[in-house]
Amino acid sequence: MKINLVAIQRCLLGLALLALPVAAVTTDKAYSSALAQQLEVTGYAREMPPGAVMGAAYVSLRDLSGSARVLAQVELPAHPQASVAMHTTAEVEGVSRMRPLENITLPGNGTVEMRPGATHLMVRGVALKAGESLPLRLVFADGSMHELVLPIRGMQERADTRKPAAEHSDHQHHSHHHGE
Ligand SMILES: [Cu+2]
Repeated sequence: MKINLVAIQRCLLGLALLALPVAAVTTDKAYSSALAQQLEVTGYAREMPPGAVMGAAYVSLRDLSGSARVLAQVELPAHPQASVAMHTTAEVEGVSRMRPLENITLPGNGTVEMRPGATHLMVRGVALKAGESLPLRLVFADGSMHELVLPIRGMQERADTRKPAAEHSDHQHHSHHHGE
């Protein structure tokens, strides 16, 4: 009886070892490749002036999945001691103030573009130096993740995150406020 029991346990264990990891890996791979195809992320981090405590990074998230996706958290895999907060900037009585965002919802078919003076990532705990790079991990509310490496641009370098092909339209100027 004891031998049989061990045999059964081994058998069950073997099945479990075979079945579980294979299933998990297949799911993960399928999931992440689907995510990679439907989500395109570009961006950059900005070099910090000497002595600055916080730095900023801007990403453009293009989501073509057809269903909304919620960006819940941004991590820095290469700098576990550092942290990233999602911020937006709003003008309150003529003064622009940053406000933390709990998450950022990506429409299923569209682009969320961060830029200075609007939505941005606030990096704390790592010195951002021009020419270096900053690995980012985007964690979505459904548990999926997307990793990318941002270049760190110098303080004087231009801020355009768009690809050359999409650079024709001039969206650089600030919108004017009417009716004041
Ligand atoms: Cu901020």
